Amino acid sequence: MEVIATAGHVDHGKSTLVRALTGMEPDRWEEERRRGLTIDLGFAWTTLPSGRVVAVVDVPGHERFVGNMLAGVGPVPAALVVVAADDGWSAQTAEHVAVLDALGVRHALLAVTKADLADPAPVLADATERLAATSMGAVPGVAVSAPTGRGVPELAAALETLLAGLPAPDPAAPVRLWIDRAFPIRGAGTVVTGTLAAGTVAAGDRLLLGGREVGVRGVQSLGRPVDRASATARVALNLRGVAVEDLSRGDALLTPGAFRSTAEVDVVLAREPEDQLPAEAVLHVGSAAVPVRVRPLEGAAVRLRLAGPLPLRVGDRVLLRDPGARRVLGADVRDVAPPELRRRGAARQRAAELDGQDTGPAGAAADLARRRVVRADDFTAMGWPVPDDAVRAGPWLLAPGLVDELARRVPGLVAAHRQAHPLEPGPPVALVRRELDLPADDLVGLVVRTPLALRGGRVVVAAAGLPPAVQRAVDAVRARLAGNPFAAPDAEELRAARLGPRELAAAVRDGQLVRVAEGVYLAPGVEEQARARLLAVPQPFTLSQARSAWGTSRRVAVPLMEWLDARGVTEKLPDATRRLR
Ligand SMILES: Nc1nc2c(ncn2[C@@H]2O[C@H](COP(=O)(O)OP(=O)(O)OP(=O)(O)O)[C@@H](O)[C@H]2O)c(=O)[nH]1
Ligand SMILES: [Mg+2]
Repeated sequence: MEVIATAGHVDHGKSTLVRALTGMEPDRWEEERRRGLTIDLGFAWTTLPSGRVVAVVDVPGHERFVGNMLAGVGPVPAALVVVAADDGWSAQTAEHVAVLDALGVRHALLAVTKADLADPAPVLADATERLAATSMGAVPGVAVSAPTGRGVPELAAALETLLAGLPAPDPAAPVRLWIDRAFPIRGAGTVVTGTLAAGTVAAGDRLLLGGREVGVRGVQSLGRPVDRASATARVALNLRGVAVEDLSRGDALLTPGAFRSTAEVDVVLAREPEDQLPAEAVLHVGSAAVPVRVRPLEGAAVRLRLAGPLPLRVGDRVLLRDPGARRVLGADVRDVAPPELRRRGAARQRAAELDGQDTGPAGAAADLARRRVVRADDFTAMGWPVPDDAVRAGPWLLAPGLVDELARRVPGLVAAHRQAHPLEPGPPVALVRRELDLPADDLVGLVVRTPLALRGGRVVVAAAGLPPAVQRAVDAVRARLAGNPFAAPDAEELRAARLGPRELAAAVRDGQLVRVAEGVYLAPGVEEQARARLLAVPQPFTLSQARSAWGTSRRVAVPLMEWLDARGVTEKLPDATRRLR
């Protein structure tokens, strides 16, 4: 199926032409039929002679209903521009065509209606020329007359050609269905309709609506139930989990995780503005319309602050409308999570970045380089492709080159920290993370390289030394333990050697001493030596026998025995004797 939207001045015969083409009545409201005036969007469809199905979104031409017109054409890729032969190019013809141009619509057809009332040739020529200057370019034109049926088959044929040339949307793309109608159906609950511009919806899908999950109970397309519908398509979804009062035109149903909601975006205008930009405007995208504050950066680059968040992506074409001046501007979204602009000259620099950046892989690389680190799912939800050379680490994406750059800074951080805190083995991981401005402790491991290592939640020099005075005192203790491995220095001796709790802890962390118990320090390897001596003792043995085997005091033997029990070297029996395991 393809979808096309009408455009044109009030009373120029849009709805009549849709009726002639499809045999369906696009004006849904009694009031519209009574007044002969389209107020809201109408929907009709037909099967063309080739078998191709086309759905038409019929828009109102009256200037008061431009908002409805915008909601209708927003997600639609092609336009049927209608101009009456007896009236010619008029105010809303110009306004609607400006809208299509601002939206960047590239596929269109011109129908000059009421050919029974006036010679269509001059209007055909004039409208074709005016359209040629827009995004639609060379547009084929057909003269038609509803009462006589003249030109309708030719229009259908031209429509075939136009639709055959439309680019095929990706059926696997995430869904962002802009709702254009929401209504209750007795027994079925809530139904919404919209133009599906990309992706596929199926019964049983779960979609997000303003942050909450809703279930798709059923899908209809062109009035019939279907299992699934793929873009481009007009769809009606029967929703579970949402009341009709909670829905309105402009809401979007989204594939979970594929979009992020944003209230601030940086855009580049499709054309550099001739006049000063308005300070306030209305942003239109899909079927949504949201007031925005406009902050010109420089040239065509503009920052927009939205009155409410929208699920926008990089690469979206949005329309800015200045209702006072009847002016519309097209703009391309280039950043949906833009940086704060605080420094002098920041706006100018930002404009230069935005101007020089496309929305494809090169733009993605530039954006990632500025963000340095970002969650991968967040980055893709912004609308960026993941650059090939980005570094993936768990859920994170790092700019290429960042890991090397940060790794070069770590030794300096560790050295500075060790100088300030000589008895600590190195800075805590969280501190390094902060210094390097990384979002998660887990990422620190990526930038720690030998001879540095992560140990006990700190970044340490793998072979760390102690301050010289402490090292000398520890050396003296170790020299004594080398001669008598169980002669742990007592409190008096430790105090004399200026080995306080912090110094001793540092020596333990550095692997130079082993802490057996509070105040009892021995040399590494003591476990093996204690075990070797116990091998010579008959099993099981008493604490007193062990103490003699080790040649030490009870002060050392009692905690050493318990330490060996705890480490599974010895086993305590019910009668309080031990044996080696
Ligand atoms: N003679 C003649 N009258 C036409 C033709 N097409 C439309 N009309 C008449 O023009 C009037 C307006 O037609 P609509 O189809 O309602 O016009 P519209 O463009 O849909 O108007 P809005 O939706 O209000 O913008 C109606 O009275 C139609 O009968 C035509 O080809 N020839
Ligand atoms: Mg109409």
